[in-house]
Amino acid sequence: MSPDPIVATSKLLSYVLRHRPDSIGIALDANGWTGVDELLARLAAGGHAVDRDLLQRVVAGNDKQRFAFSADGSRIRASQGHSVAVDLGLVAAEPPAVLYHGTASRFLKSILVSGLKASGRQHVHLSADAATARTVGARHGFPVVLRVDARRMRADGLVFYRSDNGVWLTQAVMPRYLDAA
Ligand code: HQG
Repeated sequence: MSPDPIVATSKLLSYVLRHRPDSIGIALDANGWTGVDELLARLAAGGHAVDRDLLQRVVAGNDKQRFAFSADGSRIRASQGHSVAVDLGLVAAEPPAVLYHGTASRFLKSILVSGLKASGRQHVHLSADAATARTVGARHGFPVVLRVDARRMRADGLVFYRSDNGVWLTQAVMPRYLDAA
């Protein structure tokens, strides 16, 4: 585990709440929520020392606001990034004219042929600025940033969503909407 309990807990929660709730024996509801009490109990049973105070600090202090509590504080969910099918109740939103996608240079050839695909996730993730996209791309290797012609995609009837934490999401991006940034 990472020595920083906030980072370690954030990674653990990303895994559990986006991909593998079953790994600690919890279930997500149709909208991705799970009960805080049960989550804490199951984490404890699995040997993960996460108390309510740490959980609150992870949710409140997270650089990217990956997690959110329900209004009454009794439930928690990941704001985006799921591979399990959940309905986040995303509302279609008008994107800026240009969005950015950061990827690794080794994926470029394939992306320019087949476009951006959601692969394991529910959506393709796009950023409002090139610097953020570069950071996302660097997670995978040598980063390259693509410019996405969101204005033309909208004109062609394609739909965008923005997650609670400001990530732009869409189903896929065809090569004709992509350019080197
Ligand atoms: C690539 C982080 C080949 C795509 C970030 C990416 C984000 C293709 C990788 C969030 C392809 C998927 C998501 C194609 C797409 N051929 N490669 N046709 N189409 N790819 O991790 O966007 O820290 O699933 O370029 O901030 O990197 O987790 O997606 O490199 O918001 O909160 O396939 O994860 O947020 O990788 O990152 P990922 P992503 P968190």
